[in-house]
Amino acid sequence: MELLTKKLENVIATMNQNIKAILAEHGEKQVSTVNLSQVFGGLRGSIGLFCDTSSVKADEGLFVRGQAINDLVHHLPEEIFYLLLTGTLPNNEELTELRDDINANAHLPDYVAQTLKCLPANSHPMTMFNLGILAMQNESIFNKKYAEGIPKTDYWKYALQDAIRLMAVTPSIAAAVYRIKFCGGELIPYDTNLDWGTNYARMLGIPDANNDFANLIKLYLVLHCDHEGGNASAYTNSVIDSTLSDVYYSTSGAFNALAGPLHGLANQETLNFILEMQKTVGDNITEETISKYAQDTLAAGRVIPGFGHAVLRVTDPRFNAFETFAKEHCPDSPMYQMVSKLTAVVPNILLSKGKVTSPWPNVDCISGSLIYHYGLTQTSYYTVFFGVSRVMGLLAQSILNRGIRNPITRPKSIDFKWINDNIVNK
Ligand code: CMX
Repeated sequence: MELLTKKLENVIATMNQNIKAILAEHGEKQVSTVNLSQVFGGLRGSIGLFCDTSSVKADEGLFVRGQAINDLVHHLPEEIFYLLLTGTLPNNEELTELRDDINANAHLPDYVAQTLKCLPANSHPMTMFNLGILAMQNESIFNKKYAEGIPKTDYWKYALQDAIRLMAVTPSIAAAVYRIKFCGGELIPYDTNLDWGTNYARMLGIPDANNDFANLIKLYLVLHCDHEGGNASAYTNSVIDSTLSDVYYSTSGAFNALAGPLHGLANQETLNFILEMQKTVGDNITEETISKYAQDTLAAGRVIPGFGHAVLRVTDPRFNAFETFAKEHCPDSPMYQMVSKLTAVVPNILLSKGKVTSPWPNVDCISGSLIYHYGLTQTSYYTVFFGVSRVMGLLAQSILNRGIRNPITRPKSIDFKWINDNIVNK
């Protein structure tokens, strides 16, 4: 990883110079205020974090290093990883080096497979995935070098070696989870002749004669690669990183947050909603029957998964990217047809209720349906796909945070006494 290390040396030096200059001149300027409702409201809307890998705009969606995500969908996931890390897409030489490094690091240690095989059969795929990552912590080079007493300015270089190993091996861990949990345990090895994303699709063992499933997975990996620094898993990751824990600890910890139903499980929820609807509506799937089902869902006090967003105020561009794929590769898929009819009627129904801020489809509205279409029907596994993609953003954030030597995270908490003394009785 000689070229990558050299490039990052410049990137990190520039970041440090910028931060130093900005703080020298503007360090005392205010970026945000926090009111009591925000303290009790998940800190929504308060600015308190720095993350340069990506940003999310309410009316335009995700930008990776300033480039709209839908302009990047024709790139390989590993190119996107490089972009997240360095700010530029790799040239041929840089991509070749990265792919060689991935190939050299993608092998799954036998002890990880054995660990996963020992777990109870009812273990959730996310538990298995996170344990698989954590089991590899003994390999951390950063951890060993730290114990030897390396200078702080070199921390990121050893963290980078860990990051490349973990990024490379993640599809092998994730595929082992699937094969062990759902397919009797026979593993399919990583093929160094294939790219990273295609390898993941192949190691799952889903029949894929014309590569459509592999292309879908590569698109999925690109679209979910990163989402700023304040979402629950990215924030968890940076808090763990800030303690100088290595990336095996921080990534596994971040994915424990991703496993929550309010975060990474939404694509599984949307698919379950569609499957339930299919059972209820039967073969008579029209906009009228779907509309009635959606109205009944709302009347029962439930949300319609796959619609709405905490930040976006338009249809998620990542939904559009998946829809383009569906129109091209599987326009007649019953699952896609169902999504298509849902998106034709649900926004108006939600708008008519007058309280939903953004009634438009989000990325989870469609992603699970396409994976289901190609034959991977075990919905409890779907968050693992999210994890394999998001490992790119998390690792890039970790390396850059090491590079700028983020100090240990420690915001101040307040208690009732503080609130009474400083607000209620003031
Ligand atoms: N179906 C029914 N009601 C919905 C709704 C939906 N899809 N989306 C929002 N609402 C409701 C909210 O529950 C809220 O109701 P109450 O006032 O009774 O609590 C009201 O509309 C206002 O909510 P909002 O400001 O529009 O949305 P929030 O920022 O509070 O929540 C989100 C955003 C995503 C949690 C919400 O839209 C939702 O629950 N959607 C369905 C689940 C889903 O698809 N999640 C995946 C999100 C994708 C992502 O995070 O990337």
